[in-house]
Amino acid sequence: MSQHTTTQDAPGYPAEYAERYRAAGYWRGETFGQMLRDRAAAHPDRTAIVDPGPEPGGEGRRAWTYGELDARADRLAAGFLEHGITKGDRVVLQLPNTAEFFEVVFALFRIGALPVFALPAHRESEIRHFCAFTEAVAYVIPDVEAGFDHRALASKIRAEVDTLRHVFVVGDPGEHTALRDVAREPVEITDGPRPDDLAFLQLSGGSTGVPKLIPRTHDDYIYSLWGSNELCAVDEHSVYLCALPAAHNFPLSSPGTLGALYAGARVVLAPRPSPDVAFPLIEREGVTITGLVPPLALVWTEAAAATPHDLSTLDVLLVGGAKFSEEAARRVTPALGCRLQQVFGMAEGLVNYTRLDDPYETVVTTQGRPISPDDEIRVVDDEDNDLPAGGTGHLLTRGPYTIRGYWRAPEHNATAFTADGFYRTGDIVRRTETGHLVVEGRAKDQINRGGEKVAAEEIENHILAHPSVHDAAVVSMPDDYLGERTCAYVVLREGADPVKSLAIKKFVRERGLASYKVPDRVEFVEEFPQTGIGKVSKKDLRAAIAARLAPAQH
Ligand code: OOB
Repeated sequence: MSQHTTTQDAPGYPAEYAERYRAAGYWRGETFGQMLRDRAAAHPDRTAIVDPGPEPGGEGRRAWTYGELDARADRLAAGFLEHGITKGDRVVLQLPNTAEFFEVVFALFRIGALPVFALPAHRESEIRHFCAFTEAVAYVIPDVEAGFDHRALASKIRAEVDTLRHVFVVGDPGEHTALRDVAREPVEITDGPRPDDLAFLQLSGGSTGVPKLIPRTHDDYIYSLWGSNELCAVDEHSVYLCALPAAHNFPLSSPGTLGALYAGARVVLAPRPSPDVAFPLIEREGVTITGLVPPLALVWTEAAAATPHDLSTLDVLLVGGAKFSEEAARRVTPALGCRLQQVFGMAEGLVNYTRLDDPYETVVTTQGRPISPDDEIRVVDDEDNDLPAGGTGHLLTRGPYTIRGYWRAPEHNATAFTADGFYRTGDIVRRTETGHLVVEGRAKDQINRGGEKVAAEEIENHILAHPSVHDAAVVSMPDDYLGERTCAYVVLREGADPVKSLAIKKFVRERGLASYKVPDRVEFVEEFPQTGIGKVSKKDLRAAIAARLAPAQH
């Protein structure tokens, strides 16, 4: 049944490729449910997950062994089945970095229901879309997180989305169902997912009006995990600190929490990524490896100089999600006493790492090379012609863990992929003689706000809903800390009452958007600069705002 759904909802891997990836040993024929079962059988008493609680160092530290996580996933799977959740169903998951995240995810994996990985920052607009578009049957939330009551939002969405039958709450359920009341005696699941079935839907950073959903299979994702483990030296002795939001592809799989669990290692969850929380955790839990976006890596390198905490167990720091400048990269090892590994990945698949034995210059000046010998890389010009070696152009890729199409998006797929299945990443890269990629820019209409992706069109649509707005164009502006921030250029309607930039920001926020998507700056103009063929020239707008922000030159 799910096979059928899979092929109908998203283009899968063509049979000849699937055979090749299996024959090469990349796809091992494993599922996540079985993977956890195997680890729990091999070392039931080893610690899998450490959740220090919302205030690390205080009460409330929980440590679940592999045996316990496995048993919990079984019981919760039985409870989900009793609630009518079955194979192929979608469940929107919006949990912070807590142990329950893994309990829920593995319970769903066992059934073959698909988690849809929302981020904690998402709000009404995004959540409504995920629930409605995926026809989700359930939504899993914390009660109150970072001052936001997710239960009230869930009530609203549930009233609007017919398919949404259940809201499961970690903590005080209010009018919904407490997750802790769902577990049942384990039942045998006879028609669980196959290795080539979909495991979950990840979110794309995107450049379109609404985020696209990324269908990943057990086979393909598990390959990206063990492939990453080999390159990042993750083994059963590793302790991975999940500092970024657990649902994001980077901390989930590069090598991330799931990679660590695959290796039989230990996962430590940080409620927040700031040094005041993470450094004591590193010391107390003996963390060996973690992943950060560039702005956080900078904060950590600065904070390390004055910290009383012993960070000597930290062996590898992965930095990715946005371009890490060479200058910043050079600070990591002296400041933190650990090795740096750059990672340039995407939820659609392809992940590149600098290797731990690469020359230092390569580590600080490139974004790495692909995990797999069968990751096909093309660097092309605007007409899809392959560029000569060393040329800078569009990165296209195809391979054993890169999707062949988004979920239920045939029209978008027609342009986001080439006819022969290469994914158009929207990144502008150069390939060095050693096959390492250097990210030189971006062709997609997206702002990379320190690793958090903002699709210009999505924000423009929200601004355009304002009654006084005639037109809007959202572009990036340079920022010392985040690398980029968002600037919204706005043309007001003729005769409209004057509007202040704060009012535009407030308007966007009140439409229920993740706060990182609210424009950092709003500029009002009479008209937009145009390109030769009469389109808005975002290039000129970017240059204009960059010039305005640049310190006065003498
Ligand atoms: C990761 O995944 P996404 O899906 O949030 O974003 C992917 C995009 C890439 O296409 C690229 O534009 C940008 O993020 N990006 C980088 C980068 N890493 C990602 N740009 C420059 N330098 C880098 N090192 O961001 C992601 C997924 C898995 C591992 C790491 C990051």
